[in-house]
Amino acid sequence: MADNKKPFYITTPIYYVNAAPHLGTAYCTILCDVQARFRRAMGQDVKFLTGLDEHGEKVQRAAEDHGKTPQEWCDSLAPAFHDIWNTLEISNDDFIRTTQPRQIRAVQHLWDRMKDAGYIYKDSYDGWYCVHEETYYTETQVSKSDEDHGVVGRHLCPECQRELQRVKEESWFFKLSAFQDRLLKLYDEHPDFVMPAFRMNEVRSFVESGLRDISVSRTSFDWGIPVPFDDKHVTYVWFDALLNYATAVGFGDPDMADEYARRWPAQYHVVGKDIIRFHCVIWPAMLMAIGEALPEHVFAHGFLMVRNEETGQGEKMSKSRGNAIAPQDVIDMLGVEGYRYYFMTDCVPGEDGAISYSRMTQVYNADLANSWGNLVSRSLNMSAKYFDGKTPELPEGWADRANPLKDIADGLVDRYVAAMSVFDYVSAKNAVLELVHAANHYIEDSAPWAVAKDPARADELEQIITNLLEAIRISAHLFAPFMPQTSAEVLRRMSLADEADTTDLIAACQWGGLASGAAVTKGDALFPRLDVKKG
Ligand code: ME8
Repeated sequence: MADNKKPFYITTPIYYVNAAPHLGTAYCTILCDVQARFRRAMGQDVKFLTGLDEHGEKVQRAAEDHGKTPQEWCDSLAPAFHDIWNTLEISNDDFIRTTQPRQIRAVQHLWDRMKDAGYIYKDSYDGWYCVHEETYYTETQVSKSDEDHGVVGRHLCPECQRELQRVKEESWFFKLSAFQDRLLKLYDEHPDFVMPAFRMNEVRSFVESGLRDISVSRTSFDWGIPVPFDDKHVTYVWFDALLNYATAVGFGDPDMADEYARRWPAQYHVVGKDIIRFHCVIWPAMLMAIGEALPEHVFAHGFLMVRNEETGQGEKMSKSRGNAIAPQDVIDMLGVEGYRYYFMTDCVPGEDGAISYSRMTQVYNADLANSWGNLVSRSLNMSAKYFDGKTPELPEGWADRANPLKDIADGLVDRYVAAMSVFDYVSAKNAVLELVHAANHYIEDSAPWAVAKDPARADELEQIITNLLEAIRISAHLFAPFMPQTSAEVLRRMSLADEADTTDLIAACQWGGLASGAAVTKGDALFPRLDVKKG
């Protein structure tokens, strides 16, 4: 049977294996996971890729520092990434490692195609290189940055301020300079190629200021993919890494031609703002050079900063400042679902997010313990208590009766879908909270405990509890991309476990889907309140 579902291919950056995964890499990965889950619920045929960037000098040095070969080092760290992604409920469909045979074959195919297309040439490179950033810098960039930072007598990386390396070696170059006009045309014709919009200005002015050809092979070390027609050279790590997105859907593999035709180009590359030039300038130029389609969007998220409680300002997270937060510490405090919810809904995805333990506690208690968790617990308890462990039995047509929660729910789903589709998770969450808050108010206003005392008002009681459960059912669906386990559990408690994997979110969120007279499980508190202790 033909598969008519619209393909949706989303990727995270592939992370360097120079250290264990941290809050920042987890942030980007969850950002993609929420989108992947949302798109699956919308019926799209999703491929969600993440993985590891295993070549390059940075990884080679980390391996040496630990007395391992680079491959041993990568193999020893890869499980830490798998483990944390499992813990954080990351639903990736594939996990690429750049040392896999598929990537080596694809990169060598890229070299051949580049050579045939005439966009590479051999020359010598003489300039600055930062191993930490795996980036080349020009003399002008370095002296300007040194001057700005008051550095005298040595040369530091304009990005990370680490000591730079002078590299003088024979190298293959990619003719990036040939793509300036085509890139500017791309940005003009596809203003949403770079998202959010304000990031486009940065990319455009970089390209307008002139592009230089870039060195894409190295001879002074060997932890990289060999250039197929020049065995003294290994591939520059970014020239290798960027291709991973195409490799994973079959670039250069004749056996995967159908998959490639269906999946490429990607809809979204989600990356941090630190690597937009690679993704918005070099990567599209590489694809243009070999005549392959360009990704539809690069979504650049901001950085997580730690909020200094005294100044209210965000500071870069670092061990030396003593403000680094490990993922496990947050998981221990908020649980996995609270973790996902906090980072996804309290940090605006395009901007830097100031995080703190006190803010985490505040958001968790307000939104999850007091609002969402409390609504579920009170409503399911009342349903079980007043209706013999079940949801109320209701006559045909109950769902058409006007009530305040139905009005809110009906107006909500379109807004939610529009926001989710462009990574505006804050607005999407606010839309769901409108319904949750309204339902909590509805409990107070309609006082079901008082109605329950009067047998003459039995119909009214049925309708109140049903409205509440229906609001919960819809909220559970809408919260599911953020908190998949909680939503599945809430639906299960209302005998609706089958709905949890819906592929028609809009239909699932139509008012009236509640199972009438079905078993209700009260269950434990979903989000026990946290004490406000850590500051
Ligand atoms: O750059 N806040 O890998 P990388 C939010 N291998 N996100 C953060 C962050 C922070 N404080 N710190 C890091 C590389 N990130 C290359 C990518 S892709 C073809 C190759 C996230 O391990 C952010 O998404 O340094 C950033 O872009 C990514 O980690 C960099 O990961």
